Amino acid sequence: MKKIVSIQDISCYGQCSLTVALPILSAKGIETAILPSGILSTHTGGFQNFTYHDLTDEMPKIVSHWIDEGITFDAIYTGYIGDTRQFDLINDSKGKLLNAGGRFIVDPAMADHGKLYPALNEDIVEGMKGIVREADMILPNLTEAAFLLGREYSESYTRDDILDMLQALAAMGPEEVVLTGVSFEEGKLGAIAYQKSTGTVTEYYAEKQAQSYHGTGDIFSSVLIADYLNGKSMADCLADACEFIVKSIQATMGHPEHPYGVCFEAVLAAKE
Ligand code: PXL
Repeated sequence: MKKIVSIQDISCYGQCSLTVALPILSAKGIETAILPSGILSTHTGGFQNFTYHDLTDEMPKIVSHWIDEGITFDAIYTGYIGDTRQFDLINDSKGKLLNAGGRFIVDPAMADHGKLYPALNEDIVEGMKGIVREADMILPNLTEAAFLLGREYSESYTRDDILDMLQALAAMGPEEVVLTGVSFEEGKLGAIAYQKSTGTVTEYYAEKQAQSYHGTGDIFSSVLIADYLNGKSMADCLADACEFIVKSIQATMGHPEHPYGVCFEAVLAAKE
């Protein structure tokens, strides 16, 4: 059984970050440990007056205990990071916590729809670049890709623009780049992956849904990473992750009282 550690925040309410990564990875047969970067009462997308308790000081103690215990992982999966001091710790723990051949996977969860998330700033972007350079795989959306590359975010682009972005992101370091929220055709939305060493491009587009929700990026990454560690091809990983999001959105759309995230549990329960 593969073993992963996910480094991101605990948003206690709101279906994102660790509260989605843990159930999804576990349901797909991946033993999942967590290194929480902070605790928030809710996520920061739409809730007012959320609380935030930073865990930067606790993180090196947890890592050092694991090292003493000889605990290592097949993958590290990082997401939302709320404090710039954590990036060096993350890069440092890569060498200490990964098995030989282990994968360092970064979802640079920091922005969407052209904007940084409310509690974040340019320093987080700089720190995120620092871990992206060390990563084996990254999973940015189009906004995050623009921030990482220091380019203007645009909702209109050609296939060549996207291929150029994928190559530029891979040139920063990672062998695999999975770019999400890509659309080349009205009514379709999906993800495109680039493998640097072979130049292989793989893509999948699902039916675009009428509504978009918070937390779907974290769910997409969790599904894809679990499948990838389970040895699925990138084509299958992309299809599974995209269709999982479609079904999660469909399970949520009839419920206006549930605007803050998607009912992914319904999909997980039906599937696993
Ligand atoms: O889904 C990404 C995410 C994770 N964690 C927190 C967030 C967000 C997005 O806004 O606010 C705390």
